[in-house]
Amino acid sequence: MVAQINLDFQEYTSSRRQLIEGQLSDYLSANDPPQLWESMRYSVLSGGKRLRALLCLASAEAVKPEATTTALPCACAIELIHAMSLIHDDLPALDNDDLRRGRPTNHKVYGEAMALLAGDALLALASEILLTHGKKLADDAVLLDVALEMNKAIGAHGMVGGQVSDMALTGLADLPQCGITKSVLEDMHSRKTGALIKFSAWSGARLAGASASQLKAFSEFGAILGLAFQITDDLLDITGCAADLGKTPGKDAASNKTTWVRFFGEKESRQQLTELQKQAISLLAGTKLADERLIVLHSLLDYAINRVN
Ligand code: GRG
Repeated sequence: MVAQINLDFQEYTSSRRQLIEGQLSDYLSANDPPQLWESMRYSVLSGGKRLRALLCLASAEAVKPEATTTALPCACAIELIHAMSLIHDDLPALDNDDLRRGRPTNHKVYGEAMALLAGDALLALASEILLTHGKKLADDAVLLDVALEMNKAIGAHGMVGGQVSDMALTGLADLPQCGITKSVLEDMHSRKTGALIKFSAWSGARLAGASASQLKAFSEFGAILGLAFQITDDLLDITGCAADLGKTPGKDAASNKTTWVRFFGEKESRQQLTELQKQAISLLAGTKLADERLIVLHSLLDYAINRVN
């Protein structure tokens, strides 16, 4: 039974990744100015798990199986935002990374100025795609709601704010009376990584016409999955290898980051992951959707926690 579900999940992710990547290629097919678009394509069309886009599509399909097309522009917009955040995060002024998805980082290939501008252009393109293509597929009120939540997820309330907290907490973990608590770490993680993942689950469900109580459950499910995803990321930075990760492991310790695992230790972090997985499963049950509609979301949750990269 488990093997059968795994097999289906493999097929599901591979077919949906193909769909997402084909659409992203189309959205990125312009060439003026050539170096800008090349730099944008370099970071977007370079593999990656596509977890956020998959989550958006799977949430939409859980609510309404034929909603894949309706959610696709939003799923792609999310991947564009994710790619821009990686480009900027890798810059010397932030994490200063040379390797991403097994290839030199964007600024190593195109230079820092072009990497900054490619990120800016991807961010603008994400909204353009959501609004242009979403308009043909969803009601204006729904689309407005989705655009608003997307902006909240990525700005000072969400990803950018979380990144700034991450920087502010760097180097503090060893200091006595540093004031770092579980809720400080949770806030940082839930904004830096969790907000876009939460938006991915919520937006898919919103575009597919979920009820208010289902939307609440999808939103909370996404938030918990997002936190679990980042805790796993912190663990992989310690236990993973460059070949699997496609990026340099050990960077958190080298840059004295205040990570979840540094604060709680490996064993407790793994116990917390088990607990978060249980909470997320019970939130899915709260959607009152049939079990077979929720299988992919269960598998994505499991994948987010047990992945090797
Ligand atoms: C959004 C306006 C705006 C600015 C970005 C740089 C920055 C501000 C935020 C950093 C956010 C960041 C990079 C968080 C880390 C999230 C994370 C764990 C990324 C890795 O995601 P995966 O593993 O990557 O899904 P793949 O390669 O599989 O897509």
